[in-house]
Amino acid sequence: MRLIFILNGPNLKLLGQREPSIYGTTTLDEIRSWCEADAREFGLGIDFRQSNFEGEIIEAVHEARGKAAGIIINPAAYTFTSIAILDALKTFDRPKIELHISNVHQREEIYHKSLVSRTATAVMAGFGAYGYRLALRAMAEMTR
Ligand code: CA2
Repeated sequence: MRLIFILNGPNLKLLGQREPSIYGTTTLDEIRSWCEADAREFGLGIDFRQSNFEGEIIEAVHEARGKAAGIIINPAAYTFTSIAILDALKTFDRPKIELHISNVHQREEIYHKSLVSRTATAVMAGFGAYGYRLALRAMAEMTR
């Protein structure tokens, strides 16, 4: 069975609890449940994780090498700061989707220059929590 890693960066554990006007009211656990149900429908396996630690995200990307058919990653703030996560993702030569809940381009300038986009196969932003479902559906096609 094709396995998709869904990786979530710092603070995303707080989804649904803070700043609902930007990030909505859906929790990360709810998103995980949606993804599990959709993955069953698409015949995919998922490994869904959240970490506040850069090194842990890098380790997860390494683990995905040779194991995962694709990566969906919301690197959160590390999107704009982490050359280390960019370098790790560069070593993963299968489809990788960079995903953001909010439309980062509509926000302050600090959210405009993604490092991760340099290696992402595709970039999605602004679909809210539903973006995870869209990304997984796209990944089902991209890894077919
Ligand atoms: O829109 C997204 O998905 C972001 O990746 C979220 C990041 C932000 O740094 C990116 O620019 C865009 C921030 C995640 C913080 O998570 C929170 C969740 C709930 C409440 C407050 C923060």
